Amino acid sequence: MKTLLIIDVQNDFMPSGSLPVPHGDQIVPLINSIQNNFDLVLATQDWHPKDHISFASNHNGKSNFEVIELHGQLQTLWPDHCVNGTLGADFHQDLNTENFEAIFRKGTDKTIDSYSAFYDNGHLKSTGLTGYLKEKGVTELFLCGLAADICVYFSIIDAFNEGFDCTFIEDASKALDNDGFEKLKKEMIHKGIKIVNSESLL
Ligand code: VGL
Ligand code: ZN
Repeated sequence: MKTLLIIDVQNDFMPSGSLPVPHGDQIVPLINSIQNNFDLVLATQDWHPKDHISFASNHNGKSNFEVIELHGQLQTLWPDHCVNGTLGADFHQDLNTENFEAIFRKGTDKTIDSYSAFYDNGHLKSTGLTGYLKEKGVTELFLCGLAADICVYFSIIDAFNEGFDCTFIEDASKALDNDGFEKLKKEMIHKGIKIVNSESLL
């Protein structure tokens, strides 16, 4: 069961959104072009309450992109983004969502952030995605989306650790910080995660 997991292709992560990922909109046609080549297509949405702990606006005197300590871990404070039910949380309007069998929402608990599609950042609560994939008989997982260095990266590491055969689709993903992402890519390769371009999946 060859499965595509599309991470957070949402308006707030687009160049005109509140937490823009450079060239984030360029991945939309690529993701649309490969969907038919998968047996199962799944997606995630970052889906925060307004009072989410990851928003700088919910911390007095703190600025966007400042890093604080939270539950013994470092937490970057973000601009308000992907607030549940808002236009910013919607998928990009050109993303083909017809084939999505299921959508997993994350970051819904206001007290903790959740970069990965599988677990919150404390690895305490699961989204149920591992169980869903195992019940469906998924072994081969292909990941793409936004942002490559945050939610896609943490999702792929968790997927790998859960025992899935993982492939990162590089040109169907864009990073917030490209220099930082080069190091993460090396880590992925070292672990045994495969990296391909969308063309090879057509
Ligand atoms: C993301 C920062 C905050 C992402 C989500 O989807 O990569 N990044 N929330
Ligand atoms: Zn978020």
